[in-house]
Amino acid sequence: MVLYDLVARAASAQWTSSTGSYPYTPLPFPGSGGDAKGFAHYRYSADLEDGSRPVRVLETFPPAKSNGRIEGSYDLMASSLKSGDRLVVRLGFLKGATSGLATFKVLWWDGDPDSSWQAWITITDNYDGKLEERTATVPADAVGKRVYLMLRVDAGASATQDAAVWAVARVERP
Ligand SMILES: [Ca+2]
Repeated sequence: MVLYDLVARAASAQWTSSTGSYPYTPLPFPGSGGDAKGFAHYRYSADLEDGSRPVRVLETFPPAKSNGRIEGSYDLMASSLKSGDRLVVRLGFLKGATSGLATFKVLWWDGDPDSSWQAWITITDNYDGKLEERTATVPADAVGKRVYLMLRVDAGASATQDAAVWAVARVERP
């Protein structure tokens, strides 16, 4: 059972980008391809680096600057996480983004002002002709809690061609 589909719910997330020079710029959804502040939008039947062409992927392109970051912050989950719940992701780059190199994260936060966002999964990927597919069980600290979720892509030092896409990003309950 899919508990929370971050790709399908992307329009409900609050999207922002940041770099050293412009912290936390709000972004529209869908954004416009080519926006130097970064953008998030769906791509339909786009060619990906592994030659696949999913019906829909979520593209999250960080600002075209060194250490650019884009992130989408999602609403509180409707139900508490249980032991055994898992995060499933499949991600990578659009075809042609040959200089692509970025760090993809899904983070969670329980809403407690004394705590902070913590990574559920962290994957650094580059344009290597394949997508990264991972499954990560719920962090022990998150079990029994309703949480907020966030997608984040960090460009790192080089911000060229970071056409980062999420083909799958969802929380499942077996
Ligand atoms: Ca890759």
